[in-house]
Amino acid sequence: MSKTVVMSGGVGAAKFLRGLSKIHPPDSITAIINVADDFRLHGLAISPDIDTVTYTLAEQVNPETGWGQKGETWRVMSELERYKGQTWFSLGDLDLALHLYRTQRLAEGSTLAEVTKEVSAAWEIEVNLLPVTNHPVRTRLTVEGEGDIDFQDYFVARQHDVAINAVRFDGASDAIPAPGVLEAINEASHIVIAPSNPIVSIGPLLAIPGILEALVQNKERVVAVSPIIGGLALKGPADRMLSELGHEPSALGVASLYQPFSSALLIDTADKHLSTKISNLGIKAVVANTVMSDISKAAQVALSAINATNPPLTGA
Ligand code: FO1
Repeated sequence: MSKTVVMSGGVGAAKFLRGLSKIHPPDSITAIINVADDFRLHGLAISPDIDTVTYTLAEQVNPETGWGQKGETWRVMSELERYKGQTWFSLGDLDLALHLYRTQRLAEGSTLAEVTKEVSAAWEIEVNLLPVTNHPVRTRLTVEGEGDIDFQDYFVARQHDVAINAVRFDGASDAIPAPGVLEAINEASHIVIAPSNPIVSIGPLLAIPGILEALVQNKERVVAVSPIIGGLALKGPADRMLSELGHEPSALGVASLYQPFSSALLIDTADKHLSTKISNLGIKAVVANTVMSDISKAAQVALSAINATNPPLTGA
């Protein structure tokens, strides 16, 4: 059975994985998920990207936000407002159960990978969900004229509406890949870099010692999907972050970041004109529709990505 690995952030990766699981057996897919957005609030261990992938594959994600559960209620948050508690990060009543469970299991000595497996089994998810590491890694951003802040402070509290001039991943250099991560990369027939933010979703994965090296070694089987279409991110601040950090905010900018470890880049038809420039960087540009507005389009994007590293036989 051919095996596929998807290097994953949150919302974009989750949609891609859901599409992929419609065209490949779910148990042949491994998602290696970013943990650098994780943080503690109210004493609870919160892992947004893992949970977004979990709820999406369980077909339970809130379709409006792309994170949290659909049909969620907010009674605990409303009650917390009474005490003027920390309500800037919205934890739904149902979602809170997952954070309570994870926090308790980690306190008992389980690893994040073990808890992630338990949670995905509870949702009957067949895709293998692996946090990239069991070690704490935390994104910190330097805000112009202000200093360093935590990821969720940037992303949610400030709605990524401040200019940044540096990003770092605290703890990454001391972290080791979670059990099974390097094996999955080395055994995969296809490795997809999901359409996630290159700086703060894919960046932290590459910062864990051993991951970038494993991708470089398997470069012929690595295809990336550009999260930038027509110079814009479909969701989130990836376009602005790229330009604030000195990269071109386009599929070409993504190509130059990913060229060291990817042999192909799936770009949207809107960016077709960039194909030659991208190919000149030494990374094959493959043009397709990449907007995942529904499940069948997500499956189509997944098929295009898979075919980009493994061209289908033509009748010729
Ligand atoms: N994103 C928001 O913009 N506002 C929120 O209040 C918020 C709450 C939240 C709760 C649980 C969860 O798993 C994710 C949540 N997110 C929220 C999304 C999350 O902060 C980001 O999408 C990721 O960290 C970026 O990939």
